[in-house]
Amino acid sequence: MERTFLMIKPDGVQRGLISNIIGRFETKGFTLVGLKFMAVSRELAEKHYDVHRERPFFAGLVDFITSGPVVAMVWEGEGVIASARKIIGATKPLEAEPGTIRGDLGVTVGRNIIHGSDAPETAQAEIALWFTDSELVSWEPAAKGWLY
Ligand code: RTP
Ligand code: MG
Repeated sequence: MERTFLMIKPDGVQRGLISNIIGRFETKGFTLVGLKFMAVSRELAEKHYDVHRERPFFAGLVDFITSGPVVAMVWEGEGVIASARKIIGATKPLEAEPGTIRGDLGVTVGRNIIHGSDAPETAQAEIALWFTDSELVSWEPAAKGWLY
């Protein structure tokens, strides 16, 4: 079953949006397999956003991600990588559709609340970067037979 990495960024935590955000993935029918509330080191933030290293916003992005605690998560389900990106919405919250996390809850790109892996390869790399194998729990939710 497919897995993706999601992270509630420091603004989402500071604004008290954790339960609102987690609830959207839970009620959709995806399965939580990893969850950590944590501070982010500069080293981890720089590795996570390595693809953006040469972009002008990189330093500010690393400052932001390390500015307060985040909620790191791994979710599992059919098509969860693409579906989570839809649930999250467009990178710029003003362009994100209502009904999405960024469309409902955010205003500006530098404070867009949540990260989601964008493809199977990045999902695999990000899960390995943020979680050890022993921090991930494989389990069968009782409701699964009603979802699939
Ligand atoms: P994310 O990686 O955080 O899930 O966001 P994304 O795929 O929708 O967008 P991406 O292009 O990967 O950009 C990563 C994050 O960098 C910040 N950003 N700031 N100031 C700017 O112009 C700018 N552009 C991007 C955002 O926090 C974005 O989510
Ligand atoms: Mg991205």
